Amino acid sequence: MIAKTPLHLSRLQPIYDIAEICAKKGINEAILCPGSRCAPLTLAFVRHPEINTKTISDERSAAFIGLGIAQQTHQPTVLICTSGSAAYNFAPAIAEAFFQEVPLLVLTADRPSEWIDQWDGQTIRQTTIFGQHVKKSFTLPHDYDHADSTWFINRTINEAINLSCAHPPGPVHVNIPLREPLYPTPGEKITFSSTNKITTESNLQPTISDSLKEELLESLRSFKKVILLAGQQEYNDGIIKSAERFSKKHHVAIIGDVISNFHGYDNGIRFADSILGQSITSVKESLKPELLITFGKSVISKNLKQFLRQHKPTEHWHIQPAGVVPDTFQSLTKVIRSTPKHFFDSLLESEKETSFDSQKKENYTRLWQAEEHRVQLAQEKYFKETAFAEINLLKEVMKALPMRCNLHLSNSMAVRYANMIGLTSDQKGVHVFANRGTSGIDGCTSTAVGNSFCSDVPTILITGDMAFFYDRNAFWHTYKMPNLHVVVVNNQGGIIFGVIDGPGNLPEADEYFVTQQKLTAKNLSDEFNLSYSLLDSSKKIKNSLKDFFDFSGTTKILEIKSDQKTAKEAFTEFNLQIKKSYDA
Ligand SMILES: Cc1ncc(C[n+]2csc(CCOP(=O)(O)OP(=O)(O)O)c2C)c(N)n1
Repeated sequence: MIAKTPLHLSRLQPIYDIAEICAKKGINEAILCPGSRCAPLTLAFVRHPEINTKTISDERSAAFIGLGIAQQTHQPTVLICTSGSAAYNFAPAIAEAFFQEVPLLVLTADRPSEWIDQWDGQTIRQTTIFGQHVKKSFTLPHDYDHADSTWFINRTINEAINLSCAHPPGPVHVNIPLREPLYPTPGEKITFSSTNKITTESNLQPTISDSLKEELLESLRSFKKVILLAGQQEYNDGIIKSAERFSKKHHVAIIGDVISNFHGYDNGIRFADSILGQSITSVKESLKPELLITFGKSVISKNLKQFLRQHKPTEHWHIQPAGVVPDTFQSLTKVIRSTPKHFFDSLLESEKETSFDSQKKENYTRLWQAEEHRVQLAQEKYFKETAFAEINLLKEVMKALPMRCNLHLSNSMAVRYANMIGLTSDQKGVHVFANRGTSGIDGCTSTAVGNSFCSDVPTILITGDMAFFYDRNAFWHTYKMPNLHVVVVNNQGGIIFGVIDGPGNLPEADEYFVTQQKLTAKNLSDEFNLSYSLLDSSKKIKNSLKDFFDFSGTTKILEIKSDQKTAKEAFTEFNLQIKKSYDA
């Protein structure tokens, strides 16, 4: 059937209606990148009354900003760009969103298919450009003469949004070939059809059957050494409380590094990385679990990963409602299709254990707590005795964080330092974010900027100099970033390569791994009109932090002047202090 476009509707009506479908499905945020091919999309989203739009010229940065927005809204952010290499520049953020499981609806404008490979300008092969790092790639038709084309576009956009939100959430790509003319004629109005069909998808409600519950409880009772390991996830008080009740009932040790956002739990093990990195063999042997239960995404700690790979539990259960489950510790035996909270709440009833059994389980959790305490004491000793070094300054920064904030941690030392220092259980209002999906240094600042656009609480970013200067276009726009405060630890290179095993002693280490750069955040701050201060002596710490944590609605940069030698020595000394506690 040939579709007759009513006189008041445009030829491009099915394209304009994409904005309307998004709005009707609860999507309110779109990041637009300039270009001509995408003009019909740009105009539809800009002119839609329920969608907030921002224009960001660097597509790489734009896509990370979109990711940061989606972390706050929990809805797909729409990303729109023109044809050609513009689309490729979305790729790093798309890969990050894929592994961090953040929803994005990526709309790339394209030439009609007959013009691909014809040396027409700004034309590349876009149909599946993001490869395996999107949940799915769709291509829309470029002519809308037949009624089925309109139905197909509507159906595809509904499907793409539903898929982006379905567990595990992630990016979905829709490639949109557009025929000229791309701009409305003078005076032509862009309107939205009121008849757009909306397809909803109900959330997956995985439940634990009575028989599975019995099976799991019986298994749980048979293990005396049980670890509950939280991977990266957003802060969720409900999960923490349920996990706490579960842990008390079954005497389970809860381990979570800083990106697990489990610091709100009083008795959690936060320093597994230091414990397993510095302790002696006999301690590690005694900490070997019989049952490992995991939930959430990745863990930072290499020491923890190695420990679990070398000291494999008899069973490893992973709780995840849907999607492919990685076998990070090479010991996965059971995938439990449930939400973590439902799992913890379902397994609270239990037959009474003999006091002998529960004693044995308690002994195991106490062992972990004793090691945690040991690290804490060694850390205190280190911080009391050692002078001005970047890890010491970051300890002060973390202590001074506001009660409620989003804490963004760049790759790679910032997130590692924060994990070594840890947050305390009275910092429940500090919610941690880090691009640990792909662990790139290319979009940490932009992600924090995106967060600051959509959050009522301050956003604090702690970053190294390389990550900061790499992503400088995070600031290349005209929007206010209220209450975004950035700590740049400037040691003039990537100190991570100076402290990890491997490159440290090679003759090429300094030039080709650490690399040396001479930029200062002062110039960048001047260029983007950001409020700047420098922390270059221990005497200034108190006043610097007081000023820095004064939230007056402006974007502030605090540059910590560090040097590679002191930073490396302090890192070694910090670990040595913990190691020494095992000699006593
Ligand atoms: C896009 C990208 N390129 C390269 C890397 C490898 N890499 C990891 S950390 C790092 C250096 C980071 O330096 P800086 O931000 O100064 O932090 P520091 O290690 O000094 O704390 C590099 C190049 C990466 N993770 N991502």
